[in-house]
Amino acid sequence: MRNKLSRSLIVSFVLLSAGCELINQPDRSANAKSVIEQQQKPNIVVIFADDLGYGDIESFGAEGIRTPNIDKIGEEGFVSRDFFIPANVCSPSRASLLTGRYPMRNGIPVAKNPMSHKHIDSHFGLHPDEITIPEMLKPAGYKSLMVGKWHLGLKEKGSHPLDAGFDEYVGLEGNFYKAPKNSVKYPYLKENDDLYRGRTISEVDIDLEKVTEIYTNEVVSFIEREKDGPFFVYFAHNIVHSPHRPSKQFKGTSEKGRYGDFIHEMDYSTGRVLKALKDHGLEDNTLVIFTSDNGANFAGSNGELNGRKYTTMEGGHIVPALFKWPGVIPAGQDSSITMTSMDIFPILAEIAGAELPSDRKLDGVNTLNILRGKSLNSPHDVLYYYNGTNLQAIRKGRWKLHLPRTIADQPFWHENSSGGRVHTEVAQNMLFDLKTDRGEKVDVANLHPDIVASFDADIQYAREELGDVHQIGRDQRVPPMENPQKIDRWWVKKKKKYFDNI
Ligand SMILES: [Ca+2]
Repeated sequence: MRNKLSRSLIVSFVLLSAGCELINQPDRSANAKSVIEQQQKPNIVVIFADDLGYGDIESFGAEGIRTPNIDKIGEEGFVSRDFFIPANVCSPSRASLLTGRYPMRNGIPVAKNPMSHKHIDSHFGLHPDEITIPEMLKPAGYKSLMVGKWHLGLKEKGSHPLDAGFDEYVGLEGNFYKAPKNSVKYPYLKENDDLYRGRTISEVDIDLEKVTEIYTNEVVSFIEREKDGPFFVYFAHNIVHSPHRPSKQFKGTSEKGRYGDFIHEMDYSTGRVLKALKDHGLEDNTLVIFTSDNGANFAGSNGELNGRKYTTMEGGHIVPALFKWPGVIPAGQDSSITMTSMDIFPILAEIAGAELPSDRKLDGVNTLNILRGKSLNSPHDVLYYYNGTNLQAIRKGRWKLHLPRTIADQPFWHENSSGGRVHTEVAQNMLFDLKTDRGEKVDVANLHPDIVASFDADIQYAREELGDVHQIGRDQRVPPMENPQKIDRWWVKKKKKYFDNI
């Protein structure tokens, strides 16, 4: 509060000074007033890690990996220990962050797989009718930068970041993949290692080792250029998705091999971004958010949670989340109140003074009061866990119900969920008490048939509203393919080892 008060005192002082000038120079005064109004809107920086698990940073219990800069965001603000991502793979998670809606609603329920570009089915992207964060922020005066992994369709008409409201874009189309040189067999892979600037390729066949520094330089330079604000930065790392290729200066710096070294590089990058905000005097007026797109795969840690990326267990959907905004978000908060990545859209609308879309449903809720320490109640009574288009689990309060499903219901990545196929085939309802069993180890469905039955209405609602693998929902944006779950069977059979590129 002190910071906020001193800011408003400064603003009052500047207004008074402007008032003195008003006598002789009314035009300049009007400009000054408009600049002050602009400065009052906070800047926003969202740092989005890739496949970073619940146990992959120090403040969430990581060992052998040091993340002082990332953890500092939480120390100076708010640590969310129950932060739900409505997807367990890359593309749907990104679409939900940017639209505030479940993947089934926004039309990206499955991951775009760079390996499947020869299949027309995989040529889909974020629908132009979806309203994104930068599109929502633009009328409120924000300039927006997207840096890093897009993965929502770069070549598909209307899906490019510049079509989705960003003013500037530098990054990779999706996951990094080094195509075999002179590949005739896989010509569709060739551009997955090309760096784009805007709509054009600025560097062909870039090495993954180089991109984090390029991304970070871009963000730092944007902050400097746009320091008069307000601005929105969406910084989507390729770290710590495979392949794990840290740059030279970070190799060998962790006790967790290349995986930890890669996280060290992201931590260093985060430190540079925070320093840039500080150097330009923007620290107090910038909301910084750090989180991940889905849980860790085998190389990482999901801490006490079971399951991982590709699964609808908590390890696939609950990730670290850290927020800071000095003077608005009190420091040192450590919270287990449920929030979701879809909340970021309405939170940003509120703090930017922007209009929320009125012609569609948002699944995110404005939980700013939780961040401000003014509310202890999560508005998220019910959470839906989809694997691709398959409704697999529902969480209500302390209870989580896993629904029956067959192998045939699964998305094309299901075989990668684990060697033991964690929960990919479920014969009957399974109930877990997350309050006592966050690791989903003890099925108590038989002990609580009443609680299992209490989910019936929620299951029916989800299927009718958002759809399921064999059912189209009334507010589902249906992706343009015959069967989104199976778009990539061809690849699954031929190239299992490349699953990690989803
Ligand atoms: Ca991911």
